[in-house]
Amino acid sequence: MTRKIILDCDPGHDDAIALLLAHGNPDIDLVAVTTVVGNQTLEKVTRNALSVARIAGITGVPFAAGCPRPLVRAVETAPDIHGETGLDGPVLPEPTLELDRRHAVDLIIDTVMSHEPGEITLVPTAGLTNIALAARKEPRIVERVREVVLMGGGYHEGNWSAVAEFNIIIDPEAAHIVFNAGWPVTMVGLDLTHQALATPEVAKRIAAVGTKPAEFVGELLDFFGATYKEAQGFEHPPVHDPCAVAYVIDPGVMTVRRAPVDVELTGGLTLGMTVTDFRAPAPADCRTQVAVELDRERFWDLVVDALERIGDVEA
Ligand SMILES: [Ca+2]
Repeated sequence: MTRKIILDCDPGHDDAIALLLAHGNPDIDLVAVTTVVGNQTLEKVTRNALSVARIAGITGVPFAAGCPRPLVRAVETAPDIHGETGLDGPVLPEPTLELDRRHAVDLIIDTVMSHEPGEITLVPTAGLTNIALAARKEPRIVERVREVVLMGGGYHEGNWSAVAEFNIIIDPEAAHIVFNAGWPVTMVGLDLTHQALATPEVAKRIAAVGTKPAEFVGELLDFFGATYKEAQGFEHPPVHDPCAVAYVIDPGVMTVRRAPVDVELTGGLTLGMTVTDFRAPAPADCRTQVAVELDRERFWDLVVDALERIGDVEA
């Protein structure tokens, strides 16, 4: 059974790899791609998404641009990690796909409402502005969505502050809406994604695929590795976003733990913290769970397999 997903993203080096994984894996049916301000401005990340679509050979999937700023806060981007374009490193081709004319929020709503309940999984790998607005504009999507599997947050560490992760802290009000909406949410946070390190061994496996899209991933990882070392002191870069896609493909790729999660909106030091309550047992009505431990081998196998299946793409 293939799983239909909407990828809501802000490419972004790791978003680009998430897009390749979703496209190349035979168990995923990518039904829409939506973009939101995050790693760079909406205009830049949207163009990047379309360029990646060309590199990956994605056709027949609607791409729509969403919110150009968070619900309440000022725009905050991440040029020290992703560069001035949001996808620095490789040379990006001119996009060939045309954007869907709808706003991302409307594309999300239309897609969920036109499928059977339980069919569509939302996979946000960026700030949660689009997803929160979609839930507010059409509340019926909340019970129709199968689950939300998001990359963001973390239960014991942050990266944009001591305790908050970038995707959550750039729009904490949106994250608050998404975590409290009532749909099942799996938080694939930093505790998990910091285990998905692109080591030289991983880079070697990707290079061995020997195709243009694999070469593109290699170039992404080179740039991402350099900025992660410089800005955050990582020896090898953590490749966050594909982890959320991998969980949809194969939940066995990571262990998860049920626990209530809420988002701090007022803390002076803790704004955007995804506060996770591990006191046992989790309440019966708890619909959130957090990713704990990654099966690294299985994860990178999925990424490499997707690249092999994509093969070489006619530009
Ligand atoms: Ca992202």
